[in-house]
Amino acid sequence: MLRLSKTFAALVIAAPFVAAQSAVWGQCGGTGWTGPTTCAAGSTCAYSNDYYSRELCIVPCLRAHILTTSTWRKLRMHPRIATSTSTGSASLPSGTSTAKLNTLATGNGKVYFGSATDNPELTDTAYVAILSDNTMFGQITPGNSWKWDATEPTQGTFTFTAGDAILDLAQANGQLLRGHNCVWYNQLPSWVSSGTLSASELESAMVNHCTTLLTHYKGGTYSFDIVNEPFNDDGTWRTDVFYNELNTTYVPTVLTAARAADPSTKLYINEYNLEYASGKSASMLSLVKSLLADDVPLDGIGFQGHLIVGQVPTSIQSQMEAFTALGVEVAITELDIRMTLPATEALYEQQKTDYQNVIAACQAVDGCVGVTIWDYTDKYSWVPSTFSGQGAACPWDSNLVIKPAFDGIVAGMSA
Ligand code: 9MR
Repeated sequence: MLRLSKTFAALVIAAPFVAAQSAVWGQCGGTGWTGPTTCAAGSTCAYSNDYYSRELCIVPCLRAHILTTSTWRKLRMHPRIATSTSTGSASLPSGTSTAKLNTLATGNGKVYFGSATDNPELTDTAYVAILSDNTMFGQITPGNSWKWDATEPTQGTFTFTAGDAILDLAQANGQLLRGHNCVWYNQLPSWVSSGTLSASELESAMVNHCTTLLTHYKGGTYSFDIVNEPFNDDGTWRTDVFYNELNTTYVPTVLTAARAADPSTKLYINEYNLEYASGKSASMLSLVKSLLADDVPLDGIGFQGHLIVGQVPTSIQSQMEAFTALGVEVAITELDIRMTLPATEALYEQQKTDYQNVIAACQAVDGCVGVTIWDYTDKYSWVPSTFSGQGAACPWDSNLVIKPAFDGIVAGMSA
């Protein structure tokens, strides 16, 4: 992760005079940065690349010089250019509510309002201060450090140092934890994803992985995503290493192992695009029915909620009710609502409405226990590095200032 993108490297190479002005290209912000955040006269602090959250001092005339290059046009579309400079995002409106989201959520009968977080961000003291306010966030989710590639990179060798930092933070803050995750096709170590294990070896490796993970965090989580993203959007099973070798049996097998390892946590299957009726949501409903009919332990379904401004389905409430009617709880587990950059006032307003509607949907469903945003700030959102030209998906901007979306959440909780 800590590497300069090819884009940025090419930019530096393509502008030879830049190297002679390294002071101007000095770092002025980003993940873990504790140095100066203002730039020398004549330069401005701006986003540098997708992979390493770092901001650099850039000379405006240099910006003008390279504005015509496609590289710069691409960089310019990034939210840190659009919304984060040393002078802030003055042209876009901020949120105005002084409400505390977890206080509101719990006052309205929900279990929590929460945020994902990730270990590299925990050196950012301003970020951590907001995250640690348990009246704002009553729950956190580890964005990456509990995943299989992070916790068992080599078979049988478990590393929980980074994962434990998230547990420690939640406990110090008096926050609930959602465990994330046990079995997922992505972020697997190569010894699992390569397909070199036989079916019986894979099954015992999976059971051992989940048993060890849940035993390590036993009693420490409210809920745990045991299976993540098992279906394709058309409702067919995702043909990952688990399905290919074990067929659908991997789901009941791992849920059963998880219950045995930690009977106190709620076991979830977590998925995206359940917010509207589709092949995927129909298959998930069928899976839940058959697991429950077979007495397989399953407590909840996570609606990830990676949504798009202006395209938020109106069916979220009814979709949730279809699952709660079967006897499981639901939660919105990874909410963010992205837009095509650059952000505008109109997009911010639409995003406010969209956040309000999603929160109101959970509010309207008794069995929806809470909402987790997939990090609270655009500074650390996964969106721009995955969806080129999109971002600004979180309720706080990249300067950690609340956006109108924050007011939308408050309005949704009050509906
Ligand atoms: O936020 C996570 C990001 O930092 C990782 O690079 C990415 C890798 O796939 O995973 C992100 O989190 C995902 C989550 O674990 C499962 N649902 C989709 C999330 C966004 O990709």
